[in-house]
Amino acid sequence: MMKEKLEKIKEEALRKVREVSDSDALNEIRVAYLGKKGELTAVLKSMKEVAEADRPKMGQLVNDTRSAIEEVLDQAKQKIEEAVMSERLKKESIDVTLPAKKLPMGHRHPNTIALEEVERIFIGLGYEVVSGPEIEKDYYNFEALNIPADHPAKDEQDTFYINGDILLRTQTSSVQIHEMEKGRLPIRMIAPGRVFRSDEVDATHSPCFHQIEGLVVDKQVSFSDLKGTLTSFAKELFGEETKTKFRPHHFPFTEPSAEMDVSCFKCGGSGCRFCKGSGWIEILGCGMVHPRVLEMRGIDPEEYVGFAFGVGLERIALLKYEIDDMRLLYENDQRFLNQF
Ligand code: 2U9
Repeated sequence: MMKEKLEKIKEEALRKVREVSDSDALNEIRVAYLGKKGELTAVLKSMKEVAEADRPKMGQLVNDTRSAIEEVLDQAKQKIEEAVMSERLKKESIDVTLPAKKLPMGHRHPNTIALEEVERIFIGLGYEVVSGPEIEKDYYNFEALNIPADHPAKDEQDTFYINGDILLRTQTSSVQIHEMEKGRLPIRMIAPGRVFRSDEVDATHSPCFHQIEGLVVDKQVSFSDLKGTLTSFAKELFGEETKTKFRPHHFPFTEPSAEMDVSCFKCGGSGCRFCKGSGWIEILGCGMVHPRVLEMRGIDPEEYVGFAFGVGLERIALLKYEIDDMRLLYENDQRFLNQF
């Protein structure tokens, strides 16, 4: 009778084990059959009803049943653990053959592209690129450039003064003065950098913009050298077919002075909306360095001559990339910047 009971318990346990697929349910089966209050323990407890002579045999049978159940439980446990692990591996696996996610790439600002282009041209002509401080003494920004004390540019309405003598440079010319102070001649340099003027913001003005100024000081430099240099610069920047025109102008630091126009690179000079019908576009100011500017630096104007020029970087960028509002250059709107 007990033998049949054990047989039944075993069959039942094995069937239940076959039916479950998670380890909690498996544990419940283990407790229900092999636990302290489980079915097999109950059978053991009823041993006293068995005839003494049969007890060892019965005991052996109970143990065999326990082992059989334990074995299938262990097997099932291992199977479930393997299934869980393989499911996890499947979920966590990485397909190394998938294409990588594209990282958003930054790129150069149109001002930087234009600056590097201008620098490349002048470096090709043997010029050095020099920089200097944005905060300057009045002397380096005005006086050393032959700009008199009563010049309108010195008005507080145009210049940001830090105190009576210290200001934010209004042009990069002070860099050339510092370079001339070093006493090394000849000089062939450009000075790109930020400059500051107390201007209202509009489509063509900003209180902070960038200039590139150039200076050459050497023996036997002529206005023809200036024209040739700036014409070849214009051709490199706007195309080989570009023509230049020099109109007389006035700057305190150059004599004679001129403004240079380039033939409109949109219409080739016949006149269009871009050049407002004139066929010409104003690009830069230039001239022969005023003898007094050389003299103040201890350079003999009888022996040495110089030419200089100044160009607004934003003006170049706006023209080259056909941007109609300077403010776009400062807003850093990705939709705008991504176009260059
Ligand atoms: C030294 C001697 C002379 C620099 C020059 C200009 C003409 C000029 C403007 C262009 C547009 C400034 O950005 S802008 O507003 N500049 O027209 N600049 S000659 O002349 C110098 C500089 C340094 C020692």
